[in-house]
Amino acid sequence: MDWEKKLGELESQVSELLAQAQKAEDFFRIKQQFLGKQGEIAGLLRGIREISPELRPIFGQRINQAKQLLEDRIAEASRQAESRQARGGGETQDLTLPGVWNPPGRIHPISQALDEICEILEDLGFQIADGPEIETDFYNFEALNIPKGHPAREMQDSFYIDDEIVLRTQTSPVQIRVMEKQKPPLRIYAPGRVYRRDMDVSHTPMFHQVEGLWVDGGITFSDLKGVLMLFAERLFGEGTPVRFRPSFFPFTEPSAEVDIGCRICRGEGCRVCGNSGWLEILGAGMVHPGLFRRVEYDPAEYTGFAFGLGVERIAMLKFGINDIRLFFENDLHFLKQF
Ligand code: 2NL
Repeated sequence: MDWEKKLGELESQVSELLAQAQKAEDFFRIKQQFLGKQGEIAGLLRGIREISPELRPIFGQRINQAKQLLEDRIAEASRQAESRQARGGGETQDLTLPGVWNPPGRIHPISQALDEICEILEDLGFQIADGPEIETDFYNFEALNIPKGHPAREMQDSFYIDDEIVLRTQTSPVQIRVMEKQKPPLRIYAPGRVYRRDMDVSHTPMFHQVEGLWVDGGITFSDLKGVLMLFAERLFGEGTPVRFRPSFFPFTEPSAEVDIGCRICRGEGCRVCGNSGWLEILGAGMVHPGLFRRVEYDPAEYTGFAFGLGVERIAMLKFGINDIRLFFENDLHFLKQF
């Protein structure tokens, strides 16, 4: 056998295997295959008996040289692989590449407006209340002085599940439920989604409402005015003009709508305020005694005021948006501006 040729082959075989080896066990296997007791080198050494005695020392020396060379090569390759690993996962990773960019999200403008409204009400001492979005006819209409056949029911154009079950059209039912369970004094607010069959530049079938309710002995319309003026000024800036206009709701008497001076034209009259110089921000009133009787509060002992506002409407006024539907299209070009 031409053992010089065989040694040359072993060396190139080892080189090829080392080029592919990655893990510690790869190097261990290569070492076994070539340098182990049953390995290639050991096999060659066993063939020394067939070599003539004069040539045996040269043969032995040459094999040992080759053995040393392979040992060194395997050890060196193994060391390099280990340090590659330590630097971060082998040469398949280029650690100089820029990282994957996850753009940070931001708070939706409706949530920003809602958060701000809630914070002001918290500061005014109102406590949050929560309730179902799918309501009974009783809590959504009957308990609010809106009997069957009342024009307000037609006006509302609601989503009915069946004759008795409806998607709430305002969050007042939450407050009715609290009043049923809790005696005055009561100072609560109910934020949440509400549903009406409506869709145009200022209406969407789902929108957000916040209602507030303060009930105690001796609450008057002055309290309503004081609280809502503070609220409007906190929300739209100190010195914002505020006015109260008589209005009607079945659940309050008397009722009012609250306007702020138009921020666009500063009261001069423009397209946004319909030339009136004023923008409506909420509806309010003294709780109708009929509601108190239904939740077993004595109207002679307690009075209270309530108010309701649309969060989308507030956000449109704050941010100068003229189409409510933009809030729900999830167009990042729009949303990134807030
Ligand atoms: C609006 C403004 C309003 C209320 C909501 C209310 C709630 C209870 C009792 C009495 Cl529990 N009132 N909420 C009062 C006045 C106005 O919302 O524009 N609604 C159609």
